[in-house]
Amino acid sequence: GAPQTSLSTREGGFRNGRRSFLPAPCPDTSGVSLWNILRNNIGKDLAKVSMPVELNEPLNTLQRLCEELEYSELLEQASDTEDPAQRMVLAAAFAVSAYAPTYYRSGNKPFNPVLGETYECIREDKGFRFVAEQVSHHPPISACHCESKTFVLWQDVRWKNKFWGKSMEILPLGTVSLNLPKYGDLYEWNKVTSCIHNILNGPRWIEHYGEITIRNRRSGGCSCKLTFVKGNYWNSNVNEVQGAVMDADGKVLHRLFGKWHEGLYCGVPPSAKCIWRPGSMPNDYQLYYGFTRFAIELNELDPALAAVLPPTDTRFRPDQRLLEEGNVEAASEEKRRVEETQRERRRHLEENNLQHQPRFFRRVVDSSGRECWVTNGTYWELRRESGFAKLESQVLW
Ligand code: PIF
Repeated sequence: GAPQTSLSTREGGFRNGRRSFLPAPCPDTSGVSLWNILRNNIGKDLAKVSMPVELNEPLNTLQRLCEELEYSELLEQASDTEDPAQRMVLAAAFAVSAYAPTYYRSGNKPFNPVLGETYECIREDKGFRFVAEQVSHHPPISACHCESKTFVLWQDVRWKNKFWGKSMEILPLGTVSLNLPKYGDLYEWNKVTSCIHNILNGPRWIEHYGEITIRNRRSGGCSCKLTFVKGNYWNSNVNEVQGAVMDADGKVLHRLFGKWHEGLYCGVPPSAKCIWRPGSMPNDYQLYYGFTRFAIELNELDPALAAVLPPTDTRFRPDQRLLEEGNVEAASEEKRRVEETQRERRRHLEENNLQHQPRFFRRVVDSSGRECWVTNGTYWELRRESGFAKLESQVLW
């Protein structure tokens, strides 16, 4: 009946059976002086400075990588498209779509996972399963691997920060790889620079600029170039993206244009076709870290899932959970404790001349001499065969 429905809605909502809102709104962060922190750490690598938990959103960089799969249906579509140039258009739209959720997210930063922290995400509705691990602490490197019936996607990201006074640039190093087995495609692309403006005294806003090149390693056929235009005081092309799909000789086959927060079009106006457009934002998103519906779902922990996850999964990380629940003081205390236990583990390794070995990813050097992280293929096997409850895992918190 009706009363029951409204009760369940209040307790968690119904979208795909997943929650449709966070347990608590974003706390007031006006008391945090980023200026004091930065002033006291001039010249220091900011990744080595412990930031107040109030600056964080209740998601970490592993979950952010999963969030880039929100529009995975573009990949499903690509794997069902005979024309290779059209497949490239869809891959390009997917690459652009990864930036859409950042539009409302300039206020907070993701948690920095501890070394060995993992995150899995199974989405039957989207048809993929995703696993990620923090494989290096200094510098922070996150690796992930996602598979479905029609595509395999993997990437590793290493973040570099540049603080410019009024703004901060985040330079992601690493490669996104996408395999469409049906056609034997292996696409590879880079990411662009992200910049948080007015970092000290808002309004903060985020911009992405630079060039993405998508290549298909398995066939010399077409490639794609996407330019994320850098705005300036005079031009109105904020968030603009322009690009083209080209054949092996550099001849333009398709023109692409749009805005990374609004959508991507193929062709020439007015006859251009919309390839992708972001979904609508949930109610009151400004109060809830600017999270999309998909982002809201990422850190949900239900009892059935809790029973099968490894204890290293982000959903168990106490400080992040406490922040999500709006308990900033406890979150802050727990963050300090989690960081201290990580330091102890590091000291222990150093004293014994040992090196940390990631559990689910291994380092490889590709044909161009680039170092990258790929799955070792054990996560889902261990989960299915023994179950993580019976296996020994590192105690991270
Ligand atoms: C701590 O991480 P924080 C520090 O790394 C600290 O050095 C370490 O101690 P140790 C702690 O264990 C860590 O918890 C620092 C840094 C982390 C990232 C990548 O979380 C963010 O306290 C990439 O923070 C952002 O943060 C991507 O780096 C956005 O998590 C798309 O670099 C920063 C600051 C960025 C500020 C942005 C502000 C935006 C509002 O003793 O082991 O060294």
